[in-house]
Amino acid sequence: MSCLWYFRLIISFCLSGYVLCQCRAGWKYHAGMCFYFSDEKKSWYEAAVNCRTHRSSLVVVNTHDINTFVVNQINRHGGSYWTDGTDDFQEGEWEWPSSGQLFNFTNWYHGQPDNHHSQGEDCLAIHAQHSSTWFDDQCSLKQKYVCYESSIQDGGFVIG
Ligand SMILES: [Ca+2]
Ligand SMILES: [Ca+2]
Repeated sequence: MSCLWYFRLIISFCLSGYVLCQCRAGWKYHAGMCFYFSDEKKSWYEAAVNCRTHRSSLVVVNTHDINTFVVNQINRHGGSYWTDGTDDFQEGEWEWPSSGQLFNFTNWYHGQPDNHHSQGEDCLAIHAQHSSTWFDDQCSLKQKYVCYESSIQDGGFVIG
């Protein structure tokens, strides 16, 4: 059979909403978005750059639904993951720089954020070992990270 036939088959498969066609390989689809859970560890700044390199951003966890999805994945993988959240610009004023929003949904661990470290803790990570709740950590710590973007079907690669 011709290449054109295969091409038509793949296109019709994707148009029917098959999940594998909605995100790039290695990314997970959820509610019109694609999420990448890294294995490698980077500082918050390096992680943010790496997401942008892949035409995405660090994940903005601004709804209960996104938090539940991300938490389930992190519980499965284990470890600590950077998100987009930071109070680096104004201590105590947490925001999602990729979307320009202040926090209106939070899931802090008891006693967090505490800006505990002598050099401050200005970046938001989710820790599997504490029921995947939120911690402010030192931004230079090397941890895993989550990128996200709009799915191909929903317009594709526009976040960040
Ligand atoms: Ca802080
Ligand atoms: Ca802390």
